[in-house]
Formats: sequence, structure tokens, C-alpha cells
Amino acid sequence: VQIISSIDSEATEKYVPWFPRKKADLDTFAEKVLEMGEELTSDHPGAKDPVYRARRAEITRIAKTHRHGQPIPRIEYTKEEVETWATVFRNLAKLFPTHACREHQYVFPLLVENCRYREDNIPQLEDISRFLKDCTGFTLRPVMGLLTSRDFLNGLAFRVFHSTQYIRHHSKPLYTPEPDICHELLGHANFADFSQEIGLASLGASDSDIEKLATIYWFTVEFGLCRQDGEIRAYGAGLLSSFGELEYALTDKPEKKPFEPSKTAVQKYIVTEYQPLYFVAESFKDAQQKVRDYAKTLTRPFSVRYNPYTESVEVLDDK
Ligand code: NLE
Ligand code: FE2
Repeated sequence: VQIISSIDSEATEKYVPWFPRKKADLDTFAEKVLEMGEELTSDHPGAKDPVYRARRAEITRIAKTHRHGQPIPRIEYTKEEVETWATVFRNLAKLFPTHACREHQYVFPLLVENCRYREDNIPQLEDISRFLKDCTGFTLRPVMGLLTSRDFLNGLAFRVFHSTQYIRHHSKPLYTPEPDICHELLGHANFADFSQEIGLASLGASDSDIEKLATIYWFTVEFGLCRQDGEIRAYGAGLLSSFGELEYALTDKPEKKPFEPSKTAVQKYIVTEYQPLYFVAESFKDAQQKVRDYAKTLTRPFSVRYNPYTESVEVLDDK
């Protein structure tokens, strides 16, 4: 925590957590990762596989040294890695027509066409980053593993999506508790504007507001369900990348509640198993609008505005 001098005014001096002001400031996150970065926790399927660990370390080294403005190095994936991808890709492709929301189904063929999404090819982050930049202004940045919620959400304010580059362990294709390349590329296919709005709301936010925003993000961007033509469909990336959980989520086994941001924001959740509870929005659009409205209710002693020309955040002192 540090004082941001430009928003000190003579009347009040507010303590605000440090936050990035320009896209290049995200470089400071590169070496800060939570568990499962270079070191895998013991219950991870890959933890006891030395070959897998060594390969992960090789791939995450790229993220550690990558800096703003550099192209993302391409990875030559091994035959085994491509086979894992193929299993995930094939099984998800079967489920998408009946389980994925129409927004996801719209984007997916575009990625197949423009970014070499194929069963026998793991797409490269650099290609997707360039494609996204052209159509949505989003770019990808390689990351070693899980970032803190604050850092990850702060990245979204700059339309930067932190993305892992390694793949899940081949023994567990149907579900992995942590993000991997399948999750990033097959799940997070639609990078909607509303994730930048969550990001902007997270800049300099209090720890408790960060926790609320991260929880909203979890139950929408990651595990959201929505109504569509009288059915329930998945729009959350954590579902759209796990053929195990995607199928389970639409059965009557898990509990489902209507999506209401103020309630959803304080719901506890687990990260290592299929979710026991999902929140269902009236539609994908409705989820976005509700998240936007919710982000506006969080207050800070200043406001922020994103300048897309300079890719930086302007801070306006409200006092
Ligand atoms: N459980 C998801 C999957 O297997 O693809 C990853 C979730 C990451 C938040
Ligand atoms: Fe994710």
C-alpha cells in the first residue's frame, strides 16, 4: 500500500493501494504469482510427474521474462500436449451446440478461421492476441500461473487478459482446478467489454471491494449460466473449458440461484471441485448490464477514465 501523490488534495489525504496507470506498468506483475506457478501444489495431478514439472517450468520462464510490447514467444507443443488438447477440443465441440450460450457459439468459428483453432493444433497466444487486438482491443499477456485477484482484475482495466501458456496434465483432461491453455483459449473466447469495466472498478479499490469484484467475476465470467430460449446455457469460461463440469452444470445436481450481484458478491466458493452452486442470469446481456451497474455502486475517493489512445488510466480527484 502506498500513497498516490497526485490524488492527495489539501483537504483529504486518502490512502489508496498502488495501481497501474499505463499498460507497461503491468510488467510489475510478471514475477508475482500465487501457488501453482513454478511450484505445483501436492494434490495437483502433475505434482508428482517430474517430466510435466520440468516442461511447465520451461514454459512459465517465457512469462517471467516477457515485457510489454514484445511479441509472445511461440511454443512448439509436444505430441503428448497436442493429444491432451485434442481430447479437450473434441469433447467440448460435441457439447457446445447444446450447452454453450449463443455468444460463445458465434465467436468460436471466428477463432477457428482466424487463429488456427483445430483439434490437432494448439493455437499460439501471439496469433490470438493480434486477432483480438484488431476486433476488440484486447491483448493477451503470458502469465506464470495464478495472479492475485487485484493484479488480474487491474490488468482487465487496460484490456489486457493474462493467459497461461502451458497445458493441463494429460491424466485429467476433463477438469483441472487451475487455468491452462485450454481454459484460456476455449473457455474465454468472448472477451466482452464488461470485463474491462470490472477491471476499471478494481483500480485502487479497497481489499474488500476487490474480493467482491473477484467473486462476481468468478460467478459470471468464469462460472456464469444464463437463460436462452427457455433453456439454461453456459457462458462462463470455467465451464466452457471443462467437458466434465460443463455437462454437470446443466443437470439438476448443482443448486441454481438467480444472479443478483449484491448477493452473488458475498457468496463463498470452492476452487478445486465442480461448483455446488451457480447463478443464472436472465440472459448474457442481462448479466453484463447487472455487472456494470454493480461496479458503479462501489465507491472510491477518485474516479478513473481509460484513455484508449495512450493506453493509460486518467485519475480524477473527486474532492
Ligand atoms: N476447471 C476448468 C477446466 O477444467 O478447464 C478451469 C478453471 C479455471 C478457473
Ligand atoms: Fe479464467
